[in-house]
Amino acid sequence: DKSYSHILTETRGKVGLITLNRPKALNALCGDLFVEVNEALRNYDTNDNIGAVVITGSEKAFAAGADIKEMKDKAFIETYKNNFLGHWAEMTEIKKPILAAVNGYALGGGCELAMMCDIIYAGEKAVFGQPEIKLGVIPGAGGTQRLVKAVGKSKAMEMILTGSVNLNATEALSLGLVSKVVPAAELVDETVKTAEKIASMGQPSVQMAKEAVNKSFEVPLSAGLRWERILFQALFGTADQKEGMAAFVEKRKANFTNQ
Ligand code: CO8
Repeated sequence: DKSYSHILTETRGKVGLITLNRPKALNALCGDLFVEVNEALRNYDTNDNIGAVVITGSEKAFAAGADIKEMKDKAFIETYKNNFLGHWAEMTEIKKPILAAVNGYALGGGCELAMMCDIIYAGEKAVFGQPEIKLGVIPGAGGTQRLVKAVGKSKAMEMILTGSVNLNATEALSLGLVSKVVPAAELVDETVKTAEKIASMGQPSVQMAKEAVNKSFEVPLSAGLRWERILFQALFGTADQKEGMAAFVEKRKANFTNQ
């Protein structure tokens, strides 16, 4: 794997693992870090040997937000003209599933990064929060939109308007923001295990499933259902559908070729 300044990358079987690595700044998400995350994601997305990606941080911090030191002196016109931090959204173009393994702080942009992933697993000491209001700003990378859908309006408002109501791992689990809580030391392995399972499925169906689920956030039900059906029908043009169904009937394990 290529070497980067702010992240580490490694492949584990069919899984690409990205570790945010700015320990002194609690993985604060400076602009360059996100450029690197996007590049690593794009490389995994086009690598036929990879079926899913895991993003993690350290045991203390997944990411403590956008880099406050980097943005504190910016003027509006500069942020607007250069579409400041707009490149974060590039990761939503990635077709392969992305899993977040969140240990420690996932605050502000860190919480938003986790929510841009497809599945979130949390370590027992994880903390999710949107403290931007305390800095005189608001969430800028999806917090006001994705958090509402994840935890409902009242809790999202409480978190975003006070900046100090955070969710621990158990609360995040009960509200549906994360789908599993595991001991911190086991979190990455556990997340990679799920990613491996996903990576062992046929890629066309995995990617279309991700696309269809994400449609549900974008369009009315009737359009989402139509989209789903077309993708479902499209899969009958793949070898994996023939293989998957033949394997069931022949009572054997499917051997997907991602075709
Ligand atoms: N940015 C820059 N540096 C940070 C950040 C950050 N977000 N968070 C922590 N650091 C630095 C600290 O400044 C400190 O550096 P130094 O040693 O040079 O003083 C170092 O990391 C360690 O931090 P602490 O000493 O504060 O560690 P503690 O264990 O005492 O506290 C906390 C940990 C509670 C996580 C604390 O660091 C904290 O509150 N951090 C800021 C959290 C925050 O406000 N995050 C939101 C940032 S704003 C944002 O994310 C907006 C996103 C918008 C995206 C828009 C995209 C389009």
